[in-house]
Order: sequence, then C-alpha cells, then structure tokens
Amino acid sequence: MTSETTLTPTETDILIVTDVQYDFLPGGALAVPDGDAVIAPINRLAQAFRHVLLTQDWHPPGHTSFASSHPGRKPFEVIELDYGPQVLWPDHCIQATPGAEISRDLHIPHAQLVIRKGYDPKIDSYSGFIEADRKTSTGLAGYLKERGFRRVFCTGLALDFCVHWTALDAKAAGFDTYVIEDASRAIDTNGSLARARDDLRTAEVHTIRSSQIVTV
Ligand code: VGL
Ligand code: ZN
Repeated sequence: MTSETTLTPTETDILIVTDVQYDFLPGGALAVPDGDAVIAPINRLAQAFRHVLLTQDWHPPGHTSFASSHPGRKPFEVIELDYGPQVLWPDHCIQATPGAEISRDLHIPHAQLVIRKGYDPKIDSYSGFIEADRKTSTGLAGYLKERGFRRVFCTGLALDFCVHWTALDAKAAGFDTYVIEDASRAIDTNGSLARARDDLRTAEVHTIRSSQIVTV
C-alpha cells in the first residue's frame, strides 16, 4: 500500500497494543524515550477498532533477561544464552509490581485479551506470539485464527523489540500485518531500530501512520 492509502477497520481486524506499562514509560525502570507519546494515538485508534488486545511484559524476579541475574554484566550488554543472543536489561516489569501495570492513561475498556509474556524464568519473550527460544508458543496465533482475524495492527513499546517481534511473528503466522509507526517508540540500542526497520521491510510488514486509519 502507498502512504496515502486509508484503511477502515473491519470485523476481521485487530489492534495489538504492546507493553504500554509503567516501566517502559518516563520514570520507569526501562523507560523508552518519548514512550508516553504513544498513549494519545493508541487511545484514538482504539476507538476505531472493535477488537483490541493488549500484551504485558511479565517477568519473575531474577529473570534471565535481567543484567542483575548475570554477575559482572551490565544492562544493554549482549550475552549468549542457550537459545541465542540476549540483550540484558535493567530489572523491569516484575510480576505484580507497579512497574508491570498497564498504564491507566490507556482508555480501552473494550480490550478483549491481555496476553502476558516473559514469565518463564529462563526464556525472554519480546513477541506476543513466540518466546525467544523461537519454539514456545504463547497460543496467540491460534487464538486469532480461531476467531477469524485476518489483519493485525501493531502499536506500543518498544518499536525495535516487542512491537517488532510481535509484528514479524504475526506476519509469519499468516496475518496481513501493519505497524502504526507514530503509535510506537523505540529503545534504539546498538543499531536495533535500523535493523528492525530493515527486517520489517524484508518481511513485507506494512508500515503506516495513524492518520491512515479512518477513525470517524
Ligand atoms: C521490551 C525489552 C525488554 C519491550 C520488553 O517491550 O519492547 N523490551 N522487555
Ligand atoms: Zn522484558
């Protein structure tokens, strides 16, 4: 699609709102630069979608993705785990802590599902679909297929990690997939944003602006 095309959400479209949680917002443990800028566009977009689901990063204390779990390591370093390279993060989104709560400034009472991810102590999960071992499924693709969805629209935090992997996996699962760029913000560590954009383009995930969604 071209950049001027507009889209009207239908019964077979779903909006995915990724990880709009206090730890990723200003003042949080892993604050995404300008992260709170996603809230207004997401609230606006959500009005146009009958079907919305949220994801929630949800780690146990001592999670393998935390730098604090690896003596001598610092946040944003990359280490090799059983399943491959892993960026190490500050402790964040610990289950049932205030930082793991979804922002109360999101106004999406009609959201139908919250999918939690990253709860296995030994496996990270950026994607809402498949964990970082690239084997363990969250069940989300099956859920969306069983309900007859065809197009998936991705928003939230962070563009170069959880939104990126969620969009790639949605596409790989057979959904026509869109990332709504101005409803997302990036962490951008070690070139991650440029890589994410390349990967999305290669995978033929569409990148659009929220103004292209008809929200009457
Ligand atoms: C995320 C890093 C670690 C994200 C989650 O939501 O993009 N990034 N955990
Ligand atoms: Zn995380």
